[in-house]
Amino acid sequence: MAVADSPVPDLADRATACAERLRAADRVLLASHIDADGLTSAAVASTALARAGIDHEVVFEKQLDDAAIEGIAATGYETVLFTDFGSGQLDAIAEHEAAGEFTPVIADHHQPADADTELHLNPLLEGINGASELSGAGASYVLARALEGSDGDNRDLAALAVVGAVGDMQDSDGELVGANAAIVRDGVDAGVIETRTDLDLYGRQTRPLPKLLEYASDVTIPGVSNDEAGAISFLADLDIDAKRDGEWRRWVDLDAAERQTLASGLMRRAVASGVPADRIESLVGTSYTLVDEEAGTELRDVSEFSTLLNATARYDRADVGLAVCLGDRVDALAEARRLLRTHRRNLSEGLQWVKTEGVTHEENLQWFDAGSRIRETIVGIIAGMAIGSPAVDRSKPVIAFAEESADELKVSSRGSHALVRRGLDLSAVMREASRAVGGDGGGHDVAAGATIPIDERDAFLAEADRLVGEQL
Ligand SMILES: [Mn+2]
Repeated sequence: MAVADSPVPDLADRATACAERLRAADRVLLASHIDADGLTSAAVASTALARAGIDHEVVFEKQLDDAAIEGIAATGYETVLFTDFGSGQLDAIAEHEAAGEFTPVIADHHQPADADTELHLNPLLEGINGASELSGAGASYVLARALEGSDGDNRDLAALAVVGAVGDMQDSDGELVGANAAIVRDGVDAGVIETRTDLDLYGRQTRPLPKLLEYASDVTIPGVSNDEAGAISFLADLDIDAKRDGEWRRWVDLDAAERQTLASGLMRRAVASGVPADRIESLVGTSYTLVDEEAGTELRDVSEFSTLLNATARYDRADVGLAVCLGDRVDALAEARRLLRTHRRNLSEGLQWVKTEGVTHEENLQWFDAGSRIRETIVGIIAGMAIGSPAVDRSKPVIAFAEESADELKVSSRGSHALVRRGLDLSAVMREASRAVGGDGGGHDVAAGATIPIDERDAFLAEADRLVGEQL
């Protein structure tokens, strides 16, 4: 395949080498991460392998630790394709490779560990940003394009690659950029994706308008956000019919003029309420619509699609998420929707628990320990909801604990954009405080996490409190 044909030319040689090895294999074990990006990575890779006639099996891992890699080696597969993880565990993987147990092929976007392997497709190896320009699903897509055969060029798989990128929040500045933008262009050319400059609210396909306005944005608009009655009266004041046949309409039900009316009304309200200009700007972004999916369903909007996948992943049902990605629109989709409803109920019950129990205040932060009452896979989301609610003090970050296992505690921390502007960097706090007590952590300035030994909570808190105090 000519280098110029690759959607990401800098990665073309690596993709070609990986594709050649996969084509030469009798059968392949495909191992992927359990989250929206990992699920879409697996779906992209599995579809491309199937189309190329390569026999394979798919397995998922929450974490690719030594035990998981041992288990993969024990399957006896001679070729193992890792997607959305593998780079960070390259040191352990390379040992199995050196022992002749299997040949790894890696399509990932995480920071590589200090070891080498030949078949390694990772944007960071070519100076492309793995946090904002290419996801695991994007790397898998670049590989899929190199695997293309006589029956098609796999460009239709760009749809899933974009779901993965958005699932990893690579569109956080309102649109996809860099290598991701090249994948979007492929999807548009292939007729599977439509892009539009749109109001950047979550739930454009499925949420009734008042709910869309009440919950959808991380931009807080006084009298509308987190205010059901306010959102309804805001709609009533606009010159559009917010209801039809007695039912609330959704964003997707509005015509272009009605959308314009609603968007301008919201901007005017934001300006009048003193929302800062940079926050108002982030009310607008690029929407990615999957045109082959039914309008008004979660799958039509990449952001809602990725949430649905995350709901399956958080409850260990990667099989369901993968089946949805591979096209099951009956049983798997129904089960995914059930998991999403359960997820939302767990979130609201979790937030209610935090509100009832309250938080404990330290000098520079506030915290709660949910023990086993809140699943460790959702405690971070609940901490984020708590910091947007009147239950907590907005002038301090929130740290949440939940049991991860009998000897490990999961830590999640959330701040606000206002605190980040004043110097808060929770990524550094989580990393340094967890390492001080024999754990590990990291993440982003506004949201980060860690895992620590279960009896080190108080020592961790003291160190985190000190670190936040230095930052603010
Ligand atoms: Mn990823």
